[in-house]
This record gives sequence, structure tokens and C-alpha cells, in this order.
Amino acid sequence: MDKDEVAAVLSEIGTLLELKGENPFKTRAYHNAARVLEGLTEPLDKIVAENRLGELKGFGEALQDKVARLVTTGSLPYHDELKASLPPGLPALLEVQGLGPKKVKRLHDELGIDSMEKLEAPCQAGRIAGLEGCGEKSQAKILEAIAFKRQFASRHCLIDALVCAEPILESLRGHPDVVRCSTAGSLRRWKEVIGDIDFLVSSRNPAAVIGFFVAQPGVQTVLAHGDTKASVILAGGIQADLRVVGDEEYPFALAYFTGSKEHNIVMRQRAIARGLRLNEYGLFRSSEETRDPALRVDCREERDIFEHLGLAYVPPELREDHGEFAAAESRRLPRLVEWTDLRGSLHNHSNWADGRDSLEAIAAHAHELGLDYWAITDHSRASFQANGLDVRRLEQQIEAVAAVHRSYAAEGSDFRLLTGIEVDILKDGLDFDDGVLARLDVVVASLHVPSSDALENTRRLVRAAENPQVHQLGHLSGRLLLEREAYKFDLPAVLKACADTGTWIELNASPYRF
Ligand code: DGT
Ligand code: CA
Ligand code: CA
Repeated sequence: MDKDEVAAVLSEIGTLLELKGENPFKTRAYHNAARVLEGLTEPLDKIVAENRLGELKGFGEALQDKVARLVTTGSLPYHDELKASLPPGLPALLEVQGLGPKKVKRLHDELGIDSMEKLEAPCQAGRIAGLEGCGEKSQAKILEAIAFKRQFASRHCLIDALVCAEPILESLRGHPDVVRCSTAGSLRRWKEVIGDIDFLVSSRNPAAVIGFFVAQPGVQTVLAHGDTKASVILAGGIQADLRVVGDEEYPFALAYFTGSKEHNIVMRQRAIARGLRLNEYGLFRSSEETRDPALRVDCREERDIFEHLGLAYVPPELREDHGEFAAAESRRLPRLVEWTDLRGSLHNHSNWADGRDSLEAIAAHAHELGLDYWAITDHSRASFQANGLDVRRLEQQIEAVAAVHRSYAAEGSDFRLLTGIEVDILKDGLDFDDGVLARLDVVVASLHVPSSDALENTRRLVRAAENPQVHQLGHLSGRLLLEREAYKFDLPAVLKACADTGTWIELNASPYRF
């Protein structure tokens, strides 16, 4: 096992012990150890081979033995026994928002709830509200979380889908019978959350391509295996569809299967308005539905279809019928932000709080990427679960950041490592006073513990925006994709406050927030 696999086992042990009601020092020791391993910069097997586990923070003899065993044998009887001693469905309950180990233990001990399936009925019957530490409110929250989970059981974050799709696309591209290939659907439109992955291939030999596709590593189940299409379930539970077409149909099929459905409808209407017909097989000189190749308008690329319909090329990201037609018609489509436009980032964490890397490692990487600046904005003290900084540690960090910054300046580099904080927006103000904030290059203010009252959240956010020390609001809305809805607040009012005061609104690029 490598360090991440061992860390996952240790963290699971910590969780299982929590579910058993073990003392917090013991359970925390496992979670902490997992984090130490995740942050290692040298290979874990090397540390084990050289007998140096004892040098790691918090690694006593018992823990060293367990880690060494996991690294060398890939399993640990203690872990297996612990798992066997609890109902197998219990850990999944922890994934329900609002259910911690203490509550799960109580649900199990007092109501016999040991799986997700057994959770809903007692909630609906109002039996959970009677338990110690669980009121009407937590009961309603649990029901909401169950509904949320169900709704998104077959939805996936873009990043998870990309990780599955990219190696398959790469592999298709290398197949001798593949002429052109691409992803399509919501994945190609770069939607933040996607249902299934779509692939499109052009080929003269569909059978060979489809056989190759269903045999890809990562394919867990083959749902359908036809002459021109196939559907599979990939490891991780994401469905993927493949369609194979002739190369002369490829641009039309690509446009059609990229969608969105709403965008396609307008495209088809524009074709009809010009006396043409558009479908997945082509753009045809015809006043009725057809797929007759003799009537097909010659288009080599998607771009040609747009041109024939009086439009500039619309990149997939904008194909949602959200105004792209008017813009493409008047040739005023916005230029999309590209990777090379990125000059730096103003909301980042380090290993001083809940980030992984040291200031030096972060600066080196940002510099290597050719960025101009990078701000270190770790959490403030109220975010204690994220190891937030108090004033004393913040002062030390300011010095440390300045020292790293100077080392670049000394080499004649313009790269700037900036000091900063992600300061918590609390009930009645910010977690640090203005005097402290004034010393920092970048102040990000974030609402981490929102109220259930929209007015109250709006008041807190507006007040933060109005603080002259605050440069930007962090992850406005607080949503976590597929996990947590946005908190309730009056977005236009907050935007106005930001506009009036020149406060920026962060475009959070975390794939779990977007
Ligand atoms: P998803 O998978 O739910 O995240 O969303 P999409 O957009 O990938 O949808 P999917 O996989 O069902 O179909 C892929 C594309 O195929 C879709 O974006 C547009 C096209 N398409 C599918 N069904 C229809 C339809 O009934 N009418 C039209 N015009 N296009 C469709
Ligand atoms: Ca799809
Ligand atoms: Ca699909």
C-alpha cells in the first residue's frame, strides 16, 4: 500500500472507533496520523524500510507496527476485526449531512438503525426527534439530506467524470479504426455536475471500436452492446455511452450529442427558417425530415454548421440557450477564460492550516507555473476544525511568507507571494479586528457557519463587503456540489454591496464548488 491507501485505512479506523464510542484522544490519533501520511513528501515504503516511522509526529510504537504491516502486507487484522464488529451499513450513515459518529451510535444503540435504508422510516414517523441530542430540527435535516442524496445518486462532479473519461478517450484515439473522436454531452460542455459520460467516434469499422470500448480497463458492467452504440458502467458507478458514426456524419453527430437539448432545439429552428433540416445525421437541403446523403450540406467541422446557420462558432461551454445565439449572430461572443489567462490566485491554504503543502513548496510550484502572484489565505481561528490561525500564528506566518517572498526577490524574480487570511464572517462581525486585517495583502471573508435565516445571512455578508479591509468574499453561496445546497441569502443585495464598495466576488475554482 502507498501512503494514501494507508492513510485511508487509518482514517477509517478512526471513524470506526468513533462509531464504537471510543475516547476522542484515541480516535483523533488515527485521523491525525492519516493526515501526516497524506502530507509526506518521500515514499512511505522507504521510511518503513529505513525504520524511521518513529520520526513522524504522533507515531507511537503501536501505530508504527500497524503502518509497517499495511505497507508490507496490504492488510491489517486489527482493521478487519474492527470492521467485522460493526454493522456494515453503519459507516455510510456518516455521509448524511448532520450525522456525526455520536448521533449514528445513538441511532444504532437506541433504534437499531444500521443502514441508510433503515433511516428514513423512523425519521418520517418522528421517532428520531425523541432521541437525546436530536430535535425536530435535526430530524427534518436528515430527511432533507436523504432526499438530496437520492436526487443526486446518479449525478457526478465534473472532475470525477473527467478522471474516468480522459484515459478512455486517449485509448480510443490510439485505436487504428478510429478516425475522429471526442467526448460529447454535458462533459464536453464542462457542466459542473454531469449525469453520464458521452463519447463519439467516427470509423469505418464500428464493431471493432465498440468491442474495444467495452473491454476498456475501468468498465465494470456492459449495459448495452449494439452495432453502432454501447453503454457501460465504469468503476465508481458512472455510466458512459459510446456512439460510432461515419466520418461524413461526424460534425453533425458531435453537435447533436454535445447538446444541450435546449441549444439543439434553437439550432434546428434556425435550420428550418433557412429551408433546411438539421438532425444528428446532417444538415439537409430539404423541407422535411431526411437522412439522404445526396441532400447533405457539406460540413467538415462543427464550425461549418454554425456558419451555414449564420452564427459564429459557439464553444460547447456556451451551448445552453442562455443568450449565445444573439451573441453569435452579432459576432460578439465572449472570449472564454483560458488556463493561460491565469496570473495567480487569491484564496489558498497551506499546511499552516488545513492545506497540504509548505509555503516554500507552494511558492515553488506557483513560480514554476509562471504565475505572477499567489496569496496565502489560511483560515482564521473560528475555523478550529481547519486548524485556523490565531493572531500569534498569523503574525508568525506573515514573517514566514515575507521570507519566502524575499528569497524570490533576491534572485531577481518578480513573483509575489502575498500574505493574507480567509477570515470567518461571524454573527457580529469578522473573526479578526481591522487592525490585524490591515497588515495583510489579501483579506478573503467567508461565511462558514450560516444562519437558517436569509435576512441574517445577507446582513452578515453585506457587512463584510462594506468592511474596507475586506478585498473579496470567498465561495459566495457556500454550496458544495452534490453535498450541500447554497445557504439562503439575497444575492442581488450582496452583489450591490460588493459593487458599491469595490469588493471582489471570488470565482471559486474548486471542482466541488465552482
Ligand atoms: P447529462 O448526461 O444528464 O449530464 O446531460 P447531457 O446533456 O450529456 O445529456 P444526455 O447524455 O442525455 O444526451 C447527450 C446529448 O444528446 C444532449 O446534450 C443533447 C442530445 N440529446 C439527447 N436527447 C435528446 C433529445 O431528445 N432531443 C435533442 N434535441 N437532443 C437530445
Ligand atoms: Ca451525458
Ligand atoms: Ca448519455
